[in-house]
Amino acid sequence: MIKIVSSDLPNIPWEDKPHNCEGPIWRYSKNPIVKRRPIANVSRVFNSALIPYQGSYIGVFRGETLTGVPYLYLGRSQDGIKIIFEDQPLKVVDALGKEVYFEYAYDPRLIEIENVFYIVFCTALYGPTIGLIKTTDFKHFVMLEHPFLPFNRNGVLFPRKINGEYVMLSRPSDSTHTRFGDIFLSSSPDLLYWGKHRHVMEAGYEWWCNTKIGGGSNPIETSEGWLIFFHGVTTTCNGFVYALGGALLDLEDPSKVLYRSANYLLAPEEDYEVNGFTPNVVFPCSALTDAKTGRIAIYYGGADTNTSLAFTTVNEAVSYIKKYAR
Ligand code: BMA
Repeated sequence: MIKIVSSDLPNIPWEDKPHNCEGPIWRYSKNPIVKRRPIANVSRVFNSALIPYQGSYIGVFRGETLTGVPYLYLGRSQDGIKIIFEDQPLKVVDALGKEVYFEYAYDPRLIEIENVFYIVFCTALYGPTIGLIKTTDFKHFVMLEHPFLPFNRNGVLFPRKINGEYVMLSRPSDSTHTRFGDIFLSSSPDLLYWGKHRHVMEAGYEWWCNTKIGGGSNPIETSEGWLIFFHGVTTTCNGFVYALGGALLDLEDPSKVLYRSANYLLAPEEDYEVNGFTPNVVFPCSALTDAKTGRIAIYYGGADTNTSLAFTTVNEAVSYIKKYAR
């Protein structure tokens, strides 16, 4: 039996696998959970992250404002499905207490490490790169130093230090819609200085991810290794298609890939993934887990338009990744 190394969270969103589902991941029957215009002045909320907090859930959401510029919004939920949003973008201060101006902020991931919560997202430093915000109470948010120079996207922190250091996946890129990109891993003793950069996985492994790949939801610690869900992109004559892939990384050295599925685990098929602001996108940014049952609930953005949910179990996901690894 494959085990998730985390606490029990028996109330995460859940539906059993439908009998007619062939793949290792199945969608929530009432998707999308966040539809268009959920907040005043925001047209779409997608590519967002939730975590357990004080008996319920809290999340940081990518809200596309009516100017087209994305900012981060806070949301709370009792059940991980119905979300109550704050109506103003997140206010963040720097180390001196001065409010931080964001040219844009998008694709947040949210993680708790040693009782501190971190938002990892993409923002401008004379070009897109990773931003890092810390909070302990979801009332005061402090901007830390940018971990990396531009251009970089899809920063994903591991939920615990490994060999005494913080560890982050990222995807070095270019100034626009990158036409290339592999996943790298970097380490830091203090979340300030990042180094020991290692290559983890390349795009072009299979056709569905032959253009670029990028980290997705927070790595899930299992008895078999770090289970990661990431996005992979292929280029068609009508543009990019974003699907969800899976891999297992070594627990002590996550730059080592133990297994990587050649098949995608979820690709745009439903209307709310195929049609929208950007057609053909599934983009995972967080996952909730329950150690006791092995259940996993994955939050993903559909077509850059909505927030949706999908389910799997650690057994289903890991077995599938191993079966289709090459
Ligand atoms: C990427 C990011 C994501 C987006 C995706 C598809 O480059 O901007 O936020 O979901 O493109 O448009």
